[in-house]
Amino acid sequence: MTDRYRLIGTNGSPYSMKMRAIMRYRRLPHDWVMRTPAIRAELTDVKPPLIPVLQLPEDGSHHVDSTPMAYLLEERHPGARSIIPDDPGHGFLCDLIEDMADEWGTKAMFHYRWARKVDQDYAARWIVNDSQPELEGEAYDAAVAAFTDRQVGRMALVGCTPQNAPVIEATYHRVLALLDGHVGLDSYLFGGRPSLADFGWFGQLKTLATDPTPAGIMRTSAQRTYDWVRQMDDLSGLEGDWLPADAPLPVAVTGLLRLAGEVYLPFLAANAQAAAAGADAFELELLGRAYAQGTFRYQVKCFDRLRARLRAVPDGALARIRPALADTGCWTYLAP
Ligand SMILES: N[C@@H](CCC(=O)N[C@@H](CS)C(=O)NCC(=O)O)C(=O)O
Repeated sequence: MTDRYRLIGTNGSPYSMKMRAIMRYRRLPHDWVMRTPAIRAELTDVKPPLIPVLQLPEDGSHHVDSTPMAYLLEERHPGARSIIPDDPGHGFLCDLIEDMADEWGTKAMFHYRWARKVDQDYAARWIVNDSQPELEGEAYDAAVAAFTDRQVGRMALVGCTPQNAPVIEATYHRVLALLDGHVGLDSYLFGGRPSLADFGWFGQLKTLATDPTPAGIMRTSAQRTYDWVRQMDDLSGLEGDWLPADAPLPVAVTGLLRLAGEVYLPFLAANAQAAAAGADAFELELLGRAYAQGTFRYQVKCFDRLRARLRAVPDGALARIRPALADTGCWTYLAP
């Protein structure tokens, strides 16, 4: 028995970076373990087979899916250094913005990583170097080629197609511009301390800040964000306060809500509608362009979960956030 968590993941995995940064900020004793073949062998029973995997100190049990894992850590370590804003209204906005990072922001991560040869070559080597350190020569080249083929082959499945590329790239630029006007070592979405929403975007942006094309865009067009990403990786020394419940919302937050109202929630709603109708794929207009992709069950759960969370927000807190949700186009999709 140990008193340390184990967090198993890879540097190229945005959700692994998100969870590691959460554990560092929360000062939870943990070992960061890279998923090599020997470690993979330990994980054959973990379902679904995703990373990161969190292993609990007391019983060695394995857990996956970063949002439930972050909430599990909240239950296990309530109080100080929580990443859920105290105000339940802000808590809901935080959940919404985090969910958009996990489910939409990741399209930017996957698109930029696998759409262009320069990024494919860099990312495939990066990931094989981290996950299969024993490979050399022809075996190494074959693993790089096989991984590239596998990931490029999955692009259409997650909506990273040439047709959708302009919408995905436009949303990346928009998020960078919004964050860049706001973030810093003492400035996060919901005050002077980081929330789950900051960590959600951090995970995606940390990997985007490494792959050549999106890193170049971030360095040149959003340097504060680029520097903030480096800061967020380890905030174990940071002390800060939440935004008061009645303070005006930062423009970065309302801007991200507008992105949710214009892109993410219409996307979730269309996906849920397609799933309910038993359709394998769906199409809708986003930012004035046709956007099409396959239906995803998991994202139906995300949509249901967000709506259930909004229903649980107490009246007073709901009254404070409702105008922002209405003005940004979110309310119509989420209304109880
Ligand atoms: N919703 C999950 C997503 C996790 C996920 O998609 N992980 C990817 C890597 S970033 C994965 O494990 N893919 C399969 C693999 O790498 O073997 C979370 O938040 O943790």
